[in-house]
Amino acid sequence: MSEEVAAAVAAGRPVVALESTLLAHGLPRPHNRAAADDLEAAVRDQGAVPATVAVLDGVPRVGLSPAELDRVCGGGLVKLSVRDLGVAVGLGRDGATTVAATAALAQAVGVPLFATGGLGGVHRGARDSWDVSADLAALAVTGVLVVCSGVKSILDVPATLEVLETGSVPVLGYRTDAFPGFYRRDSGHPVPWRVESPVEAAAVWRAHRSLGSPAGMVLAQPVPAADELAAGVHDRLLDEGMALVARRGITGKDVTPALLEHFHAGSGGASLRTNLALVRANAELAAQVAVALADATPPS
Ligand code: PSU
Ligand code: MN
Repeated sequence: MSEEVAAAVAAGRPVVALESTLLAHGLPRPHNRAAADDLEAAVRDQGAVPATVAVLDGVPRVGLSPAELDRVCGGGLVKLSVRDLGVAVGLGRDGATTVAATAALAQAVGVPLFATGGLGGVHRGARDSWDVSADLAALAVTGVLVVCSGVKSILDVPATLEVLETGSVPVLGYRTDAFPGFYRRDSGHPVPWRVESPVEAAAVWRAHRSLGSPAGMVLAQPVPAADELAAGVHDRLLDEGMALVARRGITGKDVTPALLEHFHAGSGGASLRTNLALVRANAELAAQVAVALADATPPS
């Protein structure tokens, strides 16, 4: 942990972990570096300490300095899911952490809250490809509350919701009955539960953990209405992106970054604005929940 994060964790002050794959592989340069600062500022504005997570020089790090954020955003980092963490550490490498890997490292240092853009999930065609993100299995066994904007419609959304149910991972809509579809506010599928405030989300999280569940929890917040990607643009980019991935034979962990790149390149900047707005809103909400949790937990 950085000194600041270690001090906050030790004192029981609110901390929000932030994911680095979204910076290294989900947002184009140089916007990713500005986003890194913007997300940390959003967390601070709400009274919590930001802790961006990555592996640098073979050391898992929770809380990065500006120079370390430069490295994460400068290109060339590999994408690390949970299974890759030990490999990267053992070989002394650098890497950006996915939702699964960020959650694992956050939990390891006692930070139960984390904000990102979209979760990984069940890919379309998974019946043949078996491509199901390790994010889902990780959330079933990692006690971290993830604030996100659902999953992208590049995935099989109902199958993703089913796998979260199988993993006993609660899914809460934040002021919505619809599971968000990342660029769009409504994926067309309902959420099982909704909460109206950070205090309610914090109460549910405490209860979930106190009942002995090892699982994490998903708090799904739709992108602000003003920043939603227009339906026509979204559907066109989705069709084109899926065709492009199939044509180029892109598979496995390269699928999501390739599709994101197509959205950013093909929307004239609109998808980037949407993406930045939703991660910022999620960082803010995660910080508000972290503050509510810390307020309700007497210092030991
Ligand atoms: N979905 C997005 N943006 C992202 C990702 C997913 O809308 O940046 C990233 C996250 O880091 C997520 C990872 O944890 O992709 C999932 O990758 P895979 O499907 O290869 O597990
Ligand atoms: Mn995959």
